[in-house]
Amino acid sequence: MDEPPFNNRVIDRFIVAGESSNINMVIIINKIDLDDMNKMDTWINLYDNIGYNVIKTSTLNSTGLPELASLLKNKTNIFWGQSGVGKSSLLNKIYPHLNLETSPISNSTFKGVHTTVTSKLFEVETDTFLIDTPGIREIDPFGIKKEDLSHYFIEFKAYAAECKFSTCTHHHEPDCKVRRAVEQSKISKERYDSYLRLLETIEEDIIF
Ligand SMILES: Nc1nc2c(ncn2[C@@H]2O[C@H](COP(=O)(O)OP(=O)(O)O)[C@@H](O)[C@H]2O)c(=O)[nH]1
Ligand SMILES: [Mg+2]
Ligand SMILES: [Zn+2]
Repeated sequence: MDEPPFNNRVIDRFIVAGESSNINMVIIINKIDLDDMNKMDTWINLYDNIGYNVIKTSTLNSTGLPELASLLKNKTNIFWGQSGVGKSSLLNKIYPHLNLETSPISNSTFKGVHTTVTSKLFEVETDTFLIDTPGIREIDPFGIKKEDLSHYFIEFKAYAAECKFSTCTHHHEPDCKVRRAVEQSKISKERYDSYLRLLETIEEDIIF
């Protein structure tokens, strides 16, 4: 079966959406049972170094499930991620009475079948709420100005504050400290590439 590949650009889009909405985020790397070569460690370290809470989980061997369960408690939680990564399976494991529909990855399309078609809010215990979402692949940075995008790449902040222009988009402007930090490997190239791709999708002429 073909699994949805790990996609850091999708994660970075979710992070921008979360940061711009002031949502507390946890990055869950599920299906860790498939990573017998620990190939995910590089990515886990990258996000961990930025300051995000990254947890490894598996619904097959229960890795990380107690930790995830304790993070969910007394909060309203929304599960974001591509279709087929195991969101509904994780929720079922922790709260079996939910009995959410899950589905194997479809071989013909190489994509998860969109079993969950609407987002639903469940109160699983007093004061603990869960929202399971259908697989969202793309989140557009709606309502974000070009010059503000870097605020949501939180490790850019300290450098961005020192750029020559306060409206620097860290793309072409002279004396840009973010670009210099990328050159010096203080900011990861992957994160900067994600940033540039998102920057491209923001229309110049949106009036807020
Ligand atoms: N190997 C492995 N497969 C998993 C794991 N969690 C879920 N799956 C499988 O991944 C597929 C998609 O799961 P589902 O929960 O429907 O994903 P969702 O679309 O994100 O809700 C199903 O076939 C699950 O059995 C896991 O930890 N390891
Ligand atoms: Mg689902
Ligand atoms: Zn700059």
